[in-house]
Amino acid sequence: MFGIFRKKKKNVESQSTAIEQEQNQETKEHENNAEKQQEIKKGFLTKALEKTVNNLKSIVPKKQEKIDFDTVEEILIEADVEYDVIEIIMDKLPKQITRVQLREKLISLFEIAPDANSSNLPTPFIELIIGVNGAGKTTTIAKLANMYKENDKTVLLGAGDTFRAAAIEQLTKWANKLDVPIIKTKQGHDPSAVAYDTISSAVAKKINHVIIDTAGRLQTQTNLANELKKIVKVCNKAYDGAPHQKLMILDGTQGNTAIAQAKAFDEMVGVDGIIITKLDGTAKGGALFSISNQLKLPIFYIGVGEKATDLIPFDPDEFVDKLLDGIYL
Ligand SMILES: Nc1nc2c(ncn2[C@@H]2O[C@H](COP(=O)(O)OP(=O)(O)OP(=O)(O)O)[C@@H](O)[C@H]2O)c(=O)[nH]1
Ligand SMILES: [Mg+2]
Repeated sequence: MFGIFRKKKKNVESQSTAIEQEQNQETKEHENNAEKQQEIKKGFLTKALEKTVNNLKSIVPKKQEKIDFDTVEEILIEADVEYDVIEIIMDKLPKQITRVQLREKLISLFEIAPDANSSNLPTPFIELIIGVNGAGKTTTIAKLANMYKENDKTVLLGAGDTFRAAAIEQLTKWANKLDVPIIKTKQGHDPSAVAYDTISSAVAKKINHVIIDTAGRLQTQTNLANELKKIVKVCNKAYDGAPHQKLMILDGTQGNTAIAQAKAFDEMVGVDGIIITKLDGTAKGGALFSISNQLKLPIFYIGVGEKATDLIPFDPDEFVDKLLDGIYL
């Protein structure tokens, strides 16, 4: 009798050991995956900043422990940091500047850190994508949709750039490729109506994320401003509090000219955060310092290529370290 109990107990013990082993294995796999993701992310950032870092290396070919004041200033100019911001960085720095000293100054320019709490988002979470023509809005929508999908969230796209037929086609192609639904209309129709229909459909279907495209250029700035204001108003009518995020897409190759664009959009409808695209195609990566400092807006992501997977969360520490790794020991 006791033997049976002991046997049963043994069975239970060996079963629970097997479960524990399985759980350990899962935890290990999870950790390995997280490590792999981290490595991939680092690789992406290296690729994205290659041109900028090479540009800095042309000024400081051999890595150093200290770099003199004038050379640091030259590096910042070469990286396309705005003059006002260079003055802020150089203020009170010594004649010979260490990595730690420069790092601290550069990091402080990104003091508006993005809000990391994404666990309590409303459903649907509605994002309106704004920015000038060719900045990378539609491609970034595809990247965001892909990222949400990878996190097991449902997505609905709204083809709110009804200004050009090609814009609707381009987003439809991405939707098909990523296998996410899209709400669209004909060219020339009211983009606010598309926004309304997209949100209503997402509410009915309990979709997690709604991403709405917009046109970057209309005949005049007043037209654009009026249209965007109307879209925002209608989003709020369709779902109280929407859009939850107005994301400004800035072309990283534009350097400091992107700042003026962003200011104009911020005045039109208010911007909650920025995504910088095409960092892979520019040696002007230093413009991010000016963008952050001048606009006082958080940079959420950076675009590092044309594929749906070419989007990484922006991390100021990693960004600054990658730049300094090129010139400091
Ligand atoms: N290298 C690179 N190219 C990008 C990136 N993001 C977008 N592009 C390219 O930039 C071009 C314009 O991108 P779109 O997404 O069409 O830009 P848009 O803002 O929607 O443009 P409009 O609809 O014309 O206003 C395309 O050829 C994209 O493939 C990026 O991060 N890196
Ligand atoms: Mg577009």
